[in-house]
Amino acid sequence: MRRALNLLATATTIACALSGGVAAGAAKDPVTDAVRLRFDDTSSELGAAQMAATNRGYAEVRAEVRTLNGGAMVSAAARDGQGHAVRFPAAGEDPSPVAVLGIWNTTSDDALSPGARNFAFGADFRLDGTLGASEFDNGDNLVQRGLADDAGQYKIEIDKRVPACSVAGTAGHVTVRSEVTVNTEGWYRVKCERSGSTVSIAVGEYGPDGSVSMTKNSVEAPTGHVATASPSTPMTVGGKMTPTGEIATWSPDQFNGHVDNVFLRMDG
Ligand SMILES: [Ca+2]
Ligand SMILES: [Ca+2]
Repeated sequence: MRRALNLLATATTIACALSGGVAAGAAKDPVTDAVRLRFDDTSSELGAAQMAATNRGYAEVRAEVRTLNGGAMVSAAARDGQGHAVRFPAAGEDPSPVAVLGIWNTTSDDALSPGARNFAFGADFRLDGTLGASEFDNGDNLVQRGLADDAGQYKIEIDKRVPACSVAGTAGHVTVRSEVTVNTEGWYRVKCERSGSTVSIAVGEYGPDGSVSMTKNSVEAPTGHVATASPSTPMTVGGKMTPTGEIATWSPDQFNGHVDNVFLRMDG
């Protein structure tokens, strides 16, 4: 029994070390991520509308933009050394312009559902000075898959400048809010992670030298198997879509600002 416990302890230590190694290398090696969008492939000028994005991760997916009310996802300046970013529509008069980037599986594999695995997702972002305050656009959803009534969901929203992460699965629905209130000047990194029965959100503002110090908040609660009811449900960036890939017109929760380095990473 004692020997078994020792083996277990050793295995846990190794697993932690490996996990840390993967996390540390992930930023340099996009192949470790199922989804990684850098928005650097475009040759178009800043301000040009982008209708699609290239996945630099390993998942077989396509990423295409849907719009409403004249909205567009446009090429935009990124942080120094980060190529291009994209910018989603600024909050306008009701009804506001909307653009949402959808990411769909292109094979029968659901590469966007973590299931029971530990996983992390996030992005770099910079908020506009004016955020949506109308009834039509009162949210700011950054990265998401699955609506609230789906069998499974993961989501980062920046509503009212406070980042929050939600993970919902067969064992429960957890939301954890960051203690950080973001400003509308700087570039931030946000990462949400489900590890065992812990859901955490880490948020940090990039310094002038590109360094970022993350503040992490966690909630202990089980979430279980995380998967949307349909494998054809898109993962989205910049707002909400229905399982059939239409913009959620009743409440698109348009993210108003810049986005870069979107990622989804799953263990195992
Ligand atoms: Ca970029
Ligand atoms: Ca908004």
